[in-house]
Amino acid sequence: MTTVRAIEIRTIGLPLVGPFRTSFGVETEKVCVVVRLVTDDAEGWGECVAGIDPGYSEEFNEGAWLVIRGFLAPALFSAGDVTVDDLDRVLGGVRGHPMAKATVIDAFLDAELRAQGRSLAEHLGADKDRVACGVSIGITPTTEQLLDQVAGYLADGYRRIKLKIEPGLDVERVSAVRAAHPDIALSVDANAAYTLDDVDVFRALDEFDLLMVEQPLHPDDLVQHAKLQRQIRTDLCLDESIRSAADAEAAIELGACRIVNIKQGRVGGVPEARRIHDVARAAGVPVWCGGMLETGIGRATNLALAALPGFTLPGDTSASARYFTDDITEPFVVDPDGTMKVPTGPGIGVVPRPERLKATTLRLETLTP
Ligand code: OSB
Ligand code: MG
Repeated sequence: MTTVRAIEIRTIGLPLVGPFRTSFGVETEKVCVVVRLVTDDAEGWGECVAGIDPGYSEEFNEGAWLVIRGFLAPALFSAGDVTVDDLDRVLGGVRGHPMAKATVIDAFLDAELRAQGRSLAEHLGADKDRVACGVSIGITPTTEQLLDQVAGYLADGYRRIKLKIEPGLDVERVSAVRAAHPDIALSVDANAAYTLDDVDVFRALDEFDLLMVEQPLHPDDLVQHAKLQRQIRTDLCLDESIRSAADAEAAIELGACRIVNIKQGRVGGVPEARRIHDVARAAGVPVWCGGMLETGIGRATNLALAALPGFTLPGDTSASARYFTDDITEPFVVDPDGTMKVPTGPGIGVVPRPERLKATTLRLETLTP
């Protein structure tokens, strides 16, 4: 049993090594909310995957800050002595806001596991000590720049390349990459930029033997995704559409996807991500670990999850150096064989380096009962 004594909430900012452009916007800096949760026995860390704008989903940094400070932290303080299994109930008075909830739930679980001296991977029942890594490449100004980046990441060992696409920058880009690399595992991610009227684009993409097409349509359009899936050969994968295990069940039953991207930070944290894994595995649907350009805190959390048996496809679990010149934790490294070590220390296995945390902190508030 654990009592939460204090929650340190901060916003941190650190530059990205290069701009990351998707169909919903461009990011040049990683700005996110990080929570340090203090109990009698330990501290725990959680990273919020929301961004500056509500472009990927409804959530965004300032909103997550307010929800954590105004609702989630007070609910935890008044809950008394609880375990991670009580948190759905404790935080149930707040509808939605899965990214904000994931931040405090993951921090709580981290603290609980650190107090027990157990790693998150062990707690989840992970069956691997290394995971296969892919990389997600943003929309580039030119095809030449895209080909350069693809070649660079393949040389680093990445086992799957994912290209961001948007209307007008899709079939030609994919065609150029496929022509240069006939045999690589290749996928695309539209971040909901298309409608069913664009079915011809997806029929054209069917020719390039893609591993999957990720989130082509609006997050709410499960039925439309099912209609699209019936008209193309390539497997659809859902990201933004899946916010809970219930969503995963609905999407799979409807035939809206044949693969699920699990981002614990998008779905309310590690426990719900685990339930999505279990739902998909029972249905024979492969899952993989998505990413949100996390710092080492979120990355460590993702890696433990990605070590579960249902994660059978390479994740967006790229090296720290793909995002930052100087992460807030010790950097995560992709080895030449395209795999990354799963942390083994207590909890998520890493903590921010104090001087890096201090240097990147834009705003800090300590919440107490
Ligand atoms: O849709 O998967 C996505 C990054 C930010 C927001 C959404 C997405 C992404 C990525 C990058 O594709 C994944 C990563 O390398 O962390
Ligand atoms: Mg995606």
